[in-house]
Amino acid sequence: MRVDIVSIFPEYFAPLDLSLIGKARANGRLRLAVHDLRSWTHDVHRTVDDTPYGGGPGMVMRPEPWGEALDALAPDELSPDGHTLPRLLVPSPAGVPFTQAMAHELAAESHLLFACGRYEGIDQRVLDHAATRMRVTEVSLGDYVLFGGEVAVLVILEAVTRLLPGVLGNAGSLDEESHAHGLLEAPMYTKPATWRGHEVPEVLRSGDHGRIARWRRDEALSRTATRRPDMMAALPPESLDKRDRAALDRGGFSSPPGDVAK
Ligand code: JAH
Repeated sequence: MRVDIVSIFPEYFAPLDLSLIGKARANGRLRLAVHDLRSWTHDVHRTVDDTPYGGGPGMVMRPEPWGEALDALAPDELSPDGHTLPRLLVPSPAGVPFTQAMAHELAAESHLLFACGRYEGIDQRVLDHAATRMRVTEVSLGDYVLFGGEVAVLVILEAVTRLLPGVLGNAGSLDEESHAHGLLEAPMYTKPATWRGHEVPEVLRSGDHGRIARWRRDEALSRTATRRPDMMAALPPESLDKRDRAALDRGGFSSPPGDVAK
């Protein structure tokens, strides 16, 4: 996968040299380039922002440097290697929610282009114009405001690159994770069996794989009911069987409505 990032703070992306993302870059599974937006300015002050039309606080990123950056990184003409236009991603508190499903979708793209806004954001015409030539997605990580899109890009890239073939050594760890099944995961423990007076639950040391699976399922259900009522309500009713509903009931939780399967 090819990834381009445009930002006025290219230094933010130093961590992408490290750990498994650094390794994916070193072995060629990830071809990543970070670009300084100011390299597409032409004035002596390398200006990227101006005051908002209509008034209000803060500054808005001017369209001209962004236009030149996108022209350079997503050229109209097909390049000699025949690559297609990138998918443009713009982190914004006003974007569509980033999810594990979107991470899978992005991992299937051949070229991602990230535009990092700062201040109050990028002049909307940049995105409107880009959308006439390529797929554009404004994406949000959650309902809070950052100084800019840089940290959001680090998060998205980490979620996406670990799904690329050959990046995660242990293929099994991809499908049992939180959010793959619509439930949070049960807690995990390792040795020693007793630590500072806290014991690992007996069932996990029992060797009884049936009991262990049932215990983990019950923990996943009670955790999800307590911490994520939104995920609980979104579960397809048929994904909860009689035992699940009984486990929720024992914990004092109500099951989401729907017909009982099995
Ligand atoms: C803030 C440009 N959902 C997380 C998120 C993503 C981007 C931004 N804030 C929060 C942001 C200022 C300028 C982007």
